Amino acid sequence: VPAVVRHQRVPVQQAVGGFWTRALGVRIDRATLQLSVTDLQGRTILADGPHPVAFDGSRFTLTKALPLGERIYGLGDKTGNFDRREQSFVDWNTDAYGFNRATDPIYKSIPFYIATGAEGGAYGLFLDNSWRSWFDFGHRDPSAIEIGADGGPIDYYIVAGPSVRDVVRRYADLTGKAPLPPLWALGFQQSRYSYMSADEVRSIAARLRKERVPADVIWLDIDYQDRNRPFTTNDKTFPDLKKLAADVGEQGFRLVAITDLHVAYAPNQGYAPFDSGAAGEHFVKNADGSLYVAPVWPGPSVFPDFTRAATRAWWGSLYKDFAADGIAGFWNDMNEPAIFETPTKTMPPTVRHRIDSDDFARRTATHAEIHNIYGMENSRATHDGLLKLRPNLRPFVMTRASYAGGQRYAVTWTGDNSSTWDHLKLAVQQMLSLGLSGFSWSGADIPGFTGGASPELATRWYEIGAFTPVFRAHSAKDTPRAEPWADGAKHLAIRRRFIEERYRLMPYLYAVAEQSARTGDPVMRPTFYDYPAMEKAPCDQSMAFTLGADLLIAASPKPESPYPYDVCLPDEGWYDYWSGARLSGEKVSEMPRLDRLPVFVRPGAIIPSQPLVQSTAETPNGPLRLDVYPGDDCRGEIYLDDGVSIQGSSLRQSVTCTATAKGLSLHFGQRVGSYAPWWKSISVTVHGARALTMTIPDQPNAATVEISG
Ligand code: NBV
Repeated sequence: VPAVVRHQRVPVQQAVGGFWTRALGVRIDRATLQLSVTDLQGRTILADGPHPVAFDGSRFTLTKALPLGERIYGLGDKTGNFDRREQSFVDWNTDAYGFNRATDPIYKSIPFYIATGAEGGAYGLFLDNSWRSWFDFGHRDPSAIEIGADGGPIDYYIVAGPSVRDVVRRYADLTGKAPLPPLWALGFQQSRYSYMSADEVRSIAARLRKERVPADVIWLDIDYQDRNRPFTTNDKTFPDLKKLAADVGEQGFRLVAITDLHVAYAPNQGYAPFDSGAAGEHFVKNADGSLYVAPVWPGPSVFPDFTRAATRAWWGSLYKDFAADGIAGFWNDMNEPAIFETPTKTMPPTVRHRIDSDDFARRTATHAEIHNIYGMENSRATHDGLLKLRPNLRPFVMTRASYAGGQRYAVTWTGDNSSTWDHLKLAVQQMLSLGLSGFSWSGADIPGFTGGASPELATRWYEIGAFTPVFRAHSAKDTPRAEPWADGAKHLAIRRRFIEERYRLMPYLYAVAEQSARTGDPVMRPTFYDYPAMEKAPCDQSMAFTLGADLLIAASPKPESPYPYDVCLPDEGWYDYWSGARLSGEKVSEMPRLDRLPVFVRPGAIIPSQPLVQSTAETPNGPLRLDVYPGDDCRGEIYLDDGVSIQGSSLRQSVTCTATAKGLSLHFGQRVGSYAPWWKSISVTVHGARALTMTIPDQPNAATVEISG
């Protein structure tokens, strides 16, 4: 996409036009509008079908060829199979409570897919159209990809590869990268619909500390509010939010509070969000100019027109009091938008938005056009508002609905999933797919929102969740409690061990996070992202993924089954993360055990980790740990900053290793940045037939340390 375009001069009357970029050749047949894209050698990457564009009123359909053997990924957190081939999908943001593998559409619209050819080579396609749209990957016609929308422009981008990683990075260049979240958001987060009082929040905080379950965040769901009205608090059950935030803050916790977008329709009741919103003309209207009022949690509600810059600024200003109270982050739910008591579950398509923003042509648009970007614009308003209120703090916002590019404003989660084994599988797939679609930061409710999990399912979900980007436990009202201790001591011990491992790995995870913010690489990746040959590995990899490039997590593809399963590794010589042992083959057989989740390490990885803490607010006490797994391309990264500031000092250092006759040399690069590390010394463990550990002084400068034995 950012390639320099060398226009090839073509006389207008010529039948075929086109141009070359540094990576691609593009040709368009002027008579049929057939488009083809080739690489520089002339091999076809993407070609149109014989009828490339068809119209039906304002609706259009594009047809592209779907070659044999091509696989398709992406479209965000869609259900169905991970490889989208032979399936079709609709983009129309929908409150999908109780969704399952066959439900489509669900909460988000990310009209971007990646195709990988049978001979290798990948491209991406992003349809930048916010209307109801659809993608059919060989479902109706096995040899065609059909792409369409109900209206709007035929405005699409073909993103060059040749690798999946190239495509994802270029797509992130185009739509924006997910910024580095605050460090505390990488910790374990405890939520419930709902913690009903400040006392209950305090007791959850106390219990987490008493049970020594490391955690950083406690979430406030809708019941902290007065009659479900956004930007209020129930003064009986939550009499002093500021004191609550300060008190749990002393114990190393932050609070994240929900603020849904539906503002209670409450004229003349002294409800400021309604009064100020109405005075500023901030709510959407019906075609006849009357206010659009519809039922959601607060009862009759009105809906901000987030397409207006002034409305976004007004919405952002509503966070002033909560920000002053010390609420650390915010949760934008129900922003598809969800509407109760209507079969479509959302606003009528005729509702009017009055677009007025310096980044878009000023005009009136119907909800049919705005629907799929409404949630993104809601999270944008929240994000920008927080940035204005706390200029140098990284905003933390979680949104349920979004659109391509929404990763710039908020992290996301997969909505109201269920406590079933199939949903655990689906959750892994949805997070992987979100990662390929720009959203590096996603989570799924652990251990499923509805239904209540068996203790075994919950424990397994905690284990896997510990290696996923947003690690948040959340469950619905009227389901059994799902906090880590809910199923007794045996399960608590296992869950705690995995949560602890997450905290030990924080230096690795934070370096991955920082790298992701710079490059657009997802945090959680399909194994073929860094190891392309894995796309065709002879194992069921539906529950395998990497965290960064160096750790490969391989849960059973049948997580409920007691039978052994095969794990395919990208190469020989990977290491078992838990024992440090080097493995010989490219395939290992795993016998499932509830207290084990197989994790493997790339030969050549240098993994930084830290002594156990109970939250990221606590300074680790002891040396930085570096686990060296000898192999080719031996390297690791250290990245550190204060964890919350946007601009501030940081510390960056790379470490590499080379094998020597006597053992191994560890090379520390010159440290960049002035942020003072918490460690004074480094404990190095070199894994191999016999692990060797030694403690060395901190290495701020370029230096080589010889390790023999
Ligand atoms: O705010 C309550 C819930 C929330 O817990 C959940 O995570 C959201 O996805 N919310 C939906 C409202 C409807 C719940 C049935």
